[in-house]
Amino acid sequence: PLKAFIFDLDGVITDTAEYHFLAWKALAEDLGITFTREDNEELKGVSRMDSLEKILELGGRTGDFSAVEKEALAEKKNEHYLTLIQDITPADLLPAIKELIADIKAKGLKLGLASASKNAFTVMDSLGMKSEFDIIVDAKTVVNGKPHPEVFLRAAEMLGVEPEACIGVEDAAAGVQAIKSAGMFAVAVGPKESFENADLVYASTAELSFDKILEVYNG
Ligand code: B16
Ligand code: MG
Repeated sequence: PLKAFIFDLDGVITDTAEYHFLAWKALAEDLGITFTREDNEELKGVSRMDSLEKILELGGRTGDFSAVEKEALAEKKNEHYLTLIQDITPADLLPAIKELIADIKAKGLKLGLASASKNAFTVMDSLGMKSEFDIIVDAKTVVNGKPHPEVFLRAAEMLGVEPEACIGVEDAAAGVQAIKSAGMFAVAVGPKESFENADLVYASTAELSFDKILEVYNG
């Protein structure tokens, strides 16, 4: 039987993807690299350093910087990102998320967060969600980024539940891959064609329904 829900943060609980985009775009422009919203789609669920590598690749500039210089570029992007997320409030929760979380808690199920972001605690705090969740696993405490299942497996372990008893919710293809590799039931949010291996796909968070998810999970 179902014991827990494990959520992704960026793109599921709140739309920080837009802020990541603006901060990466500014950095890319500084480097003379064109970076579009479409390019940004490829970075969802991808770690900070891997995102930087992808952007440098776009501009054919991978070989132009040392490891130390790349760290500095990533740090610069993050400082900008932190200024952009300063004004996040509970009003920035994506549609229907608050209700879904209330339903999960009312049913006595556990609640975890599995994020590829090193800023997950800060964002969850600003959203007023930090104390609502039983556990939060962020990128600071895992070795392997998504699509590796580590972050979801760690979350299940910390919740004290088997992966099969967990439902993961993600907006990134890499994230859904991570959920499936962890042996969990995967709910995806986004365009259907992006998530061939998800168990259930919703076009947006507004359509998420606790009853429907449970029905499909229970088969
Ligand atoms: P940071 P998630 C991910 O968070 C984002 O989707 C991804 O775009 C971002 O690059 C990554 O976090 C790292 O974020 O620079 O804050 O450590 O979707 O897994 O919650
Ligand atoms: Mg995400």
